[in-house]
Amino acid sequence: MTPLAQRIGLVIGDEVADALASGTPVVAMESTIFSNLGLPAPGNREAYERCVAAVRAAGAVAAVTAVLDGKPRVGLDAAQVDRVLEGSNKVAERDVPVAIAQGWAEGMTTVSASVALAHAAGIEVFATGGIGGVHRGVELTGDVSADLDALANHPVVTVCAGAKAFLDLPRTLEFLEGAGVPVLGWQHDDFPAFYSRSSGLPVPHRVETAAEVAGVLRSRLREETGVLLSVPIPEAAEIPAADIEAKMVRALQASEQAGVTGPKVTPFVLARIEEETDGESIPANLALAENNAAIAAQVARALVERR
Ligand code: PSU
Ligand code: MN
Repeated sequence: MTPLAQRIGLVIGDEVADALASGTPVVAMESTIFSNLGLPAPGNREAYERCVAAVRAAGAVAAVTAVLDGKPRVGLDAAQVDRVLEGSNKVAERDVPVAIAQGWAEGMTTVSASVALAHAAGIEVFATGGIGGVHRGVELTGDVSADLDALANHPVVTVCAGAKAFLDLPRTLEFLEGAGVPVLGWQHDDFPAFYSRSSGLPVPHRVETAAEVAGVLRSRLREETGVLLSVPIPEAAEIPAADIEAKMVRALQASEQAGVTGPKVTPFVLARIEEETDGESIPANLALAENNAAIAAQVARALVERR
């Protein structure tokens, strides 16, 4: 147990605790993506099952993070997973202390909260679908996801399919550059745009192997800074950017018209995109999440092997 884990009363699930103690690779995952905030049922359960199976197939253990009954948790049992699949209360990193202190029944962790809890638990790899980023129109709203700050402040490798193209991807990459977060492209030259393999923006550094990713984390100059590994969606599941851009713009307009602000923006826009695409975006979302989980497990294994 780290001192931080002790101070916040972090509960580590038995399977995850055993894995950490025995040097078995562990991959953390967020709960927002599996809750009502991230994916509609039954796709959310399928996403969870496919991600866990992908991690297991690579010989690693999956550790979903959440706040349940006022306790921050890493590694959930089946009943707790069922609660996550029904969950709808989003918690970013800054909300977790409040959820603990006030004993909230439920908090679905975002990327920022998950990376922070993973670090507290001693887990070095985290897999998700897409990270939050700088929002389009940031000049007016100032909306920058806390995910980016968390990547800069926790020494965890986050494996993602880039960020959704409804964000401002050039500014998202600029932020990560300024924050000192290495951004790596998995066997690919371009930063991915979630449903699409390429955003048209070059990734700063390309890597070919999990060992290289592990080497980057181990060679960091700041104790506290993580690494972002971007993995393009598998080709067979890709939705061409041109097919989805207009739908994203409509979803963003709907959010603006409805006056949505703060943490409600991203879940609102995600739900609107699903409506706009008649659910066709869901299989792509599941395929990329599963693929990221599989690659994260390889990275976790490479980190264990370097110890
Ligand atoms: N992007 C997705 N699916 C998601 C999210 C982002 O494609 O479910 C969720 C993640 O939990 C991410 C959060 O950490 O949204 C970012 O929210 P915000 O933009 O409010 O920081
Ligand atoms: Mn925001």
